[in-house]
Formats: sequence, structure tokens, C-alpha cells
Amino acid sequence: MTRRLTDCTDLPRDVQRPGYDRAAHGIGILHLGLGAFHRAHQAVYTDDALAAEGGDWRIRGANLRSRELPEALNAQNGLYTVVERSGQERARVIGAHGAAIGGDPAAVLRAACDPAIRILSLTVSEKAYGIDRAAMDLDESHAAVAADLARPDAPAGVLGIVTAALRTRRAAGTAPFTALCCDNLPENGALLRAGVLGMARRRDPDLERWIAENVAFPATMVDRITPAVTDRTLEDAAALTGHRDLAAVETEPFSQWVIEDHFPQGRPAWEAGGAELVGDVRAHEAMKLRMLNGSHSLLAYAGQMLDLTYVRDTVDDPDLEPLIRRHMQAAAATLPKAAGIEPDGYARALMARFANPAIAHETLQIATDGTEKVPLRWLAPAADLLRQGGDVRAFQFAVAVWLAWLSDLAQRGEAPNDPRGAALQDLARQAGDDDAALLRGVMGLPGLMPAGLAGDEGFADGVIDRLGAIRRNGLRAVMRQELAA
Ligand code: CS2
Repeated sequence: MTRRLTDCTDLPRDVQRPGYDRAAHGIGILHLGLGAFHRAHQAVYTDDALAAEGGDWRIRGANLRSRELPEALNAQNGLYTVVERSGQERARVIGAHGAAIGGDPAAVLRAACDPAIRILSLTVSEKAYGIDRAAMDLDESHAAVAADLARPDAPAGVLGIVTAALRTRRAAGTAPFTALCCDNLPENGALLRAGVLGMARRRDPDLERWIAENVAFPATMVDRITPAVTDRTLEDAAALTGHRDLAAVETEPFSQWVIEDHFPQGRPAWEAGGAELVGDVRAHEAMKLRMLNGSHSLLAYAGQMLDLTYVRDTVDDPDLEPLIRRHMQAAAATLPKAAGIEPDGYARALMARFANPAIAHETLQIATDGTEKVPLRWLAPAADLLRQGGDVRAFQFAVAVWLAWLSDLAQRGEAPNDPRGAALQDLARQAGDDDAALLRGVMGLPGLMPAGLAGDEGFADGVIDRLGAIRRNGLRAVMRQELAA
């Protein structure tokens, strides 16, 4: 039987391994959210930074709930394989991780209070935070937020843990960590800051003031297409490295990380791995969120309706491909003009990445959590376009496809994989084929609709027309009509 990956002594020559002595570098980062994306992205940059410049910047990873991945990593001394897929497969073993924590929020809080931790980074997904974006404050109806407000000394949610750790550090005279949000949220640094300040304010206004004055929340744009790990990922990692690896991930060759360079307690030399350290991330982040993630969500729902399993199939579909490009163009029209922002070239590069034949990225994976993603990816840019008097048809089409998909699911008695999945299913069931009622119901969910779009009947009419047409004539016919228009 193949030996488990626990050291780098007998790896094949062509497998890249940590270019530094792991034991010589202490832990400096606590990372919440040990998902595939973190392992394929920030950890790789950190590995490069350690090799180039050293420092005590290894990572202690944590999952608040699940133990499986932390246990797999711990059984491998923190080592795991990144399989990069394009025409050719390449494997690289990452050494940046130390002992990980799984399913133990109290241990995560203790780790966050450790003075050695100078950066606390997060990839916990949009839904884990509980931030009211319109009010830039806590969302007290979010389950983890409500639980942490009730028991602030035993927090189990993201904002509760970050706030409680900062409180303890302040009391102990320990410098605060820099809090680094790496989720696909607009102005993610400011958003995390608003959530943490909201949590602190409800407990102790002095703490809120101290955090506001002393804690840095740099914003980031993160990008690397990382499909969910499958058995095939693990088999390929084993074939390439000669070792069994239960924490392996697969990803594309492309990777981008743009970081606002504001780290009062220092940071790894992430630029060694190609990260761009800049003064202002906003233009990059809007481009990525609206063009990549926005078109991703469109092709995910359309792909699901058309039985296209993988992203690569959707850009190979002659009717859908031009609509994906149209969506990118519409999103591009909402972007600020800024240095380094070239939407046309970016769109071309995205289409090539989506077409990567070696990457099996499931449309169903991207279709999850629509109520979290749609407002950021489609509704905010649509509201911007309306304000500018721009053409919002691409967004009306996207919303209609999402609603049609929700309606189809409800007819089959299924709920979408979404924190508000049950509510969506109920709404779709009750609306039946009353398209206006379905749109009203879904857009009436708290926090979904941005102010600029809420009262716009023209926008709603365009969605309802398309939804009706999809029901009557099928999505494919409507796609062709969109193209002809
Ligand atoms: C995707 C993202 O699942 C999704 O919602 O749009 O995970 C996307 O693959 C990454 O942001 C790419 O960097």
C-alpha cells in the first residue's frame, strides 16, 4: 500500500517541495477556513514567501465545525499536494501549514490570542459572517451572530471569535493581529471591520474604539479556480507524488492575489509568489467579483438548466458562450477606470480559463448560496448600470435564469443548497407560475435587493418577461432570442 505523505524525503524529482527548513519557521498566521481554495491559494503564496524571505509565518489552519480536513493534515505533518491542471499535470507539496484545529471553537479562540499570531486570515465563505451590508453593521438575525451575542465569552462564530480574541489581546497588552478577509465580498476589509466593530460595540464601546484605532483590516482580491476535491484529485495526487494524501487539492495554473498593503504587525513576503501589494484594491476586486464571479453564477444556473455539468461545457455551448461574454461586458461597463484595469483583455483571459479542458469545475458547485452571491455579483452592478442609464438586459436575463432554476427545483420538490434554501423553495412553490409573485417574493428576502434596484419597475418587467418566455418556450429558445435582440 502507498505510504501516507508525512515528509518530503522520497518524492519524485519533478514534484516541487518546500524550499525552506519547515522546523526553522514558527507560526505567525491563524487561518479560518481550511477549504480547498485556501490550500490552493494563500498557502501557496506563503510557501513561496517562506522560501524567499523566511520569517515566522507558517500557518495554523482551523475549521470551526468540521474535523475531517484538520485531522487529515495533522496526520501528514501539515503537508499536502497541490495538483495544477492544464494540458499537463504538475504536483507541488506545500509545507506552510503547521498543526491544524478542527471543530473546536474554544481552541480557535485560544490560538487567536497567542501573541505569535500576527495575522488572522479568513476564507469562510460569504454566508459565514453575518454582516448587514446595507447598514454596515452586524446582522443580528444571523444564527452564529445571535449565538455569539448571547454568549460572548464562548463564541463559535467568525465575528464572535475575532472580537473576543481582540478583547483578550487588548486586556493582556498583546498587539492585535491584522485581520485579513479573503472571501469574495466587495470591499471585504471594510466589511469585516464593520462586522467586528458591530460585535465589539454591543459588548463594550471602549473595545470598539480600540479596535477602530488599532486593528488593520486590509482588503484583498483573491482568484484561483479550485474545483471541489474528488476521488480523482486524490488518485492523481497519489500517482504524481507516490504518496497517499487526504488533504490534496487540484486547481488551475492561474492565480492572482491583490492585497492592500497595510500590515502593522508585518507580513510574509507574498510578492515572492506573485502577489500584488497595492494601496487600493477596489478596482481589481470589483472587476473580479463582477466579471468572473458574476458570469460564473450566470453559467452555473444556465448550465444546470441545460444539463451542462462543467464550466468548460458552458463555454463550449454555441448559444450560451456569447451570453457569458455579453454578461462580462455588461459587468465591465460598471467598473471604475483605473490603472491595471483592462476589462476586454480580462474577459478574454477568463473565457480561456473557463474553457480549460483539464478542470472539471461543476456548475452545481457554483450554483450554491445564490442568495449570498446574486446581490453582490448581479444586483449591485445592475443598480449601478441603472443609475448610469446603461443597458441592464444581461442582468435581467441572469436573474430570470436563476428564478427559472429555483422554480424547476421546487417543482421537483427540491430546495437549493443555499442558507435560505427552504424559504426559496416555499416561495417558488407558492408562486407556481405567477412570475411576478416569484420575483417579488425572492427579491423581498431581507438584504437581497440593493436600494437602487428595489423600486425599479422597468428592471422587474424585463425579468418577468424573460422568465415567462423561459417557461413557455424553454431556456434555449430564449437564449437565441437574447442573442438576436
Ligand atoms: C465561484 C468562485 O463557486 C463560486 O461561486 O464563482 O468560487 C470562483 O471559482 C473563485 O472565486 C475563482 O477565484
